[in-house]
Amino acid sequence: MASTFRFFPLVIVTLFAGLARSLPYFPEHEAYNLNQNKSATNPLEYWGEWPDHQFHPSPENWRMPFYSLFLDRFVNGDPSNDNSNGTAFEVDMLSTQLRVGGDIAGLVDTLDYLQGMGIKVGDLQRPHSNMKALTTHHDALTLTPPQALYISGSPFINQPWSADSFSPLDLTLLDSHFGNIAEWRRAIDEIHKRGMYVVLENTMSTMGDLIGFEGYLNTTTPFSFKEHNAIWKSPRRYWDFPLGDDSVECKYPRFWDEHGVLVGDDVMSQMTTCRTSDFDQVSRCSCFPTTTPHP
Ligand SMILES: [Ca+2]
Repeated sequence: MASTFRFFPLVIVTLFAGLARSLPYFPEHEAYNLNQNKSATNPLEYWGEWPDHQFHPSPENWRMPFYSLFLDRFVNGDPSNDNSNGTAFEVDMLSTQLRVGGDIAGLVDTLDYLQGMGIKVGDLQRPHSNMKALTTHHDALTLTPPQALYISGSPFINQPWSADSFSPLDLTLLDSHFGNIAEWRRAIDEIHKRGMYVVLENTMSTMGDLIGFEGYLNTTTPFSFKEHNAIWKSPRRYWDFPLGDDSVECKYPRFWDEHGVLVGDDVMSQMTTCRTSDFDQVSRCSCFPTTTPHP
């Protein structure tokens, strides 16, 4: 997992390198910023490394018991990061909508408990593939298959109140409510020490609420095949995802309705243009209606 943790930001910035307008490096966020290249001006120049770290190999087969958890709702190991943004809309452990305060330090504190629950030490010393070679009854009795943790929600910065962490604002900056780079590294080491693997969830298609449709900021936006003009709702921007309100001719793929029937010309004839944007601007997340558009 550690190798994945290291490289997935690079994958993202590479995908959107051609569209990127800037590359953030914030000295005040150095402990949280995965990009360590202070002078980079292009995402292709992003880099970061875990010095003197020996990466833990992934298993050949990920089919194993997983224990899934939301960090914010798990254990609060560091109360000092609960109100990182200093807002009134951030943490309230009696609320169902705001943050509770759980973090990566709390997960580390609880790893022994998880082992006690049955997320036990796996065969860390012997690669998973070697299980095929086990021939003795003793091996069969003492070998515990590897097991893993699945940390739900993005580890990246979210809006202050986004407890589920499904709305990242920047895909290189860790969320200060959960912990800094050093704390994440310690967690990865402690998890691996116990013979567990770890998978981090990346939510890249559900971003933060930074964009609205012109004329509909406070009301439901009607569906439009022509798409809407999009605007930034505040000075905050995505660094790597530009809006584009130019409309150009484009060819859509085929669509099927909920009955498995190919959508007809009554719908397809209306889909002739696209916006030059990284986002769908038709209004609804359901994307393309296969029947009459919603009123
Ligand atoms: Ca905390």
